[in-house]
Amino acid sequence: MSAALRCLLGGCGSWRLFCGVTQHPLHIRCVGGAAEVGTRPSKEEQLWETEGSLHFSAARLGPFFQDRPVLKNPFLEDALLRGYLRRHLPQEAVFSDLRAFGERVATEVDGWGRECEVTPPRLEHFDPWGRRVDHILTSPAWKRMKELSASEGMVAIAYERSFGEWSRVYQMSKLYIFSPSSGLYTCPLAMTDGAAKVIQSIGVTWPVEEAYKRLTTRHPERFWTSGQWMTERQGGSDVASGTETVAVPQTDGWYKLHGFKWFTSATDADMTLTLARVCDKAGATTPGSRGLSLFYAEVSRDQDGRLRGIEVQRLKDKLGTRQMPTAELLLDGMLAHKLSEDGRGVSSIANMLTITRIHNSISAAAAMRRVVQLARDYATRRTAFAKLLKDHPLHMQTLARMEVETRGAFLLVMDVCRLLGREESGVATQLDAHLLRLLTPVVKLYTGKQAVAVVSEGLESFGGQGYIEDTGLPGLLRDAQVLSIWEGTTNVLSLDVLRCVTRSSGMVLHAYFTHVKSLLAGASGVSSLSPAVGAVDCALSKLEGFIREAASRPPGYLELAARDLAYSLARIFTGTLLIDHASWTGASPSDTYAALRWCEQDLCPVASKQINYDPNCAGLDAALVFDQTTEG
Ligand code: UCC
Repeated sequence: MSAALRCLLGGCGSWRLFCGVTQHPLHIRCVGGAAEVGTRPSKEEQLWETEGSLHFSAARLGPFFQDRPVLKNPFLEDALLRGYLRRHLPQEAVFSDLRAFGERVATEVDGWGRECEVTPPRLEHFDPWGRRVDHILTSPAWKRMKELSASEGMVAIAYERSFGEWSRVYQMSKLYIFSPSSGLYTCPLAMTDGAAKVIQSIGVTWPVEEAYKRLTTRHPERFWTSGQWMTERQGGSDVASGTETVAVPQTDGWYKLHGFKWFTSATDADMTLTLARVCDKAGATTPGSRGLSLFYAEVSRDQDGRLRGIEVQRLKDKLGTRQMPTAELLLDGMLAHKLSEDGRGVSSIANMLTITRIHNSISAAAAMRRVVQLARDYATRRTAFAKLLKDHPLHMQTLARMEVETRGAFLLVMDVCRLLGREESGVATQLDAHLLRLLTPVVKLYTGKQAVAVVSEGLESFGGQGYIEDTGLPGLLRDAQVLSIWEGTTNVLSLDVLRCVTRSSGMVLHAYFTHVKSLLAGASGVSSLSPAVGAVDCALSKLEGFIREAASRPPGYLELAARDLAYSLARIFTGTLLIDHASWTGASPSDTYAALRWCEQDLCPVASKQINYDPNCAGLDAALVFDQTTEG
């Protein structure tokens, strides 16, 4: 047996195992190797010795190697992205930039992304002489991503506003191309963008003027990224009661922060926005949301190389997003400047939440797009059952369904980017503002779920290879899983939908219905789309009926309906956008087909599942979950 192991480990010529043969219960043989276990060669063995010319003998691996899927220019490969831009932003400068950037992503940047994955960050707590240094060591590729992000204007484009109200669509299109190859660098970019937005909305004045310039510059040597440190040990959803960090006022008007941040992403950031409770002279603080204020802090080191006012406790061991450093931080006197009024922390950081949730949705749509691109390329290379995968109708049906989901996600998130761009360039109507508020949680929660499903299906379309780490494919799924978790889970965002409905006294829903109806009216003359228009129209009526009915029910009813309501809002709106895009004069037959396919699903699950929201159901749900019934 040891000879067999030597043989296997030593990589000798060939080996075979036979079990259950009477005379030689275990026969192991290595041609060309030192080990021979067993007796005289049998006739069969003698035959093998003449088999030197067969494919798998004498260490040859055989002639067949499966072609890998090839990443091509993601801009040129994406008919919907180009169609959308041709319709809304037909500017040669945008097309040539995205074309060139797409080429760079395929030929250069994607390799860096892979390098980030295989060289994850690590934390060096102490220097060789025992001094505490807390250095987060990142790969050269991660650092190149920072330079690239600045020079390509990944954040800057939104603030330069060279394309007016369409600047956000341009920026997000570029991020969409970048995201799956970025080694998760889009995460610090999301927070950087969010921080710039918060500063801009509060006022670009001292001491954040310089920070704002650095967050939005195209010069790599000046570019800063920002963190967003909100999550503490008591949890990331209920920020109002979970935040323990206190801000102690200093005589010069600054504050010192003391607390423990449990989950800080891209911790190598240059600055951060964070929440804390200002304490009075007696050390008392105000509990709840009304006690939270927003702070700005720079991450810096003293002359001994120690972080000022911070200790990095440890890096997180995450399922995915391993390319990016995520840490637990002890804030021990970190200097900070209060940006908001006292007690206005959550509403002041809400702009950042809006931006990061939109980035999250872009990453979700981009992950879907990437797996579809790779799967369809693979379908032209992989033969099974005597045909290429692309010639198997069932396989193409599966890819087509993934494509429909991807198209829907893309149009939904781009429409939210369009609304954001309108708001930022001062041309948004009240209806636009309501839609932006309502659709931000909707797009984030819906695309986060879609991404996991589509990427998972995508992996399956590669067969076993989709499960093999060094193909790079499993990482897509691990990274997708976070999209429904961070920046607000599905349920927290569903409740945010209810929050904005209540706070606007229903005006966000009014804007929703008005807009969907007006888009449907625009497509009503297109006969090829009429089944889809009919389906959305019907779903919209059901939704209106549900909302009328729910208004007369106790509050718990709507809370139980919140997730299905958000899904209904997403599916109906997305169906409408697919119809609208397909009714444009430059649309293709595939645009029409995608709209028809999308609208075949249950567009209004909140109407189909009403029984689930009965108050009795809450008790039955709990009884089912905690079912302890045993027989006998
Ligand atoms: O930090 C994290 C990881 C970082 C990684 C980031 C990468 C992302 C990029 C990906 C691309 C690859 S994850 C942790 C993130 N944490 C969250 O997202 C928080 C989740 N929880 C919530 O969203 C909750 O609903 C809270 C915290 C907003 C609830 O807070 P409150 O204080 O209990 O809520 P209130 O009292 O209802 O709202 C307080 C104020 C109100 O304004 P005023 O006082 O003027 O009436 C609300 O209207 O905040 C306002 N507000 C909002 N405004 C609350 N939510 C929003 C909103 N979404 N938009 C506008």
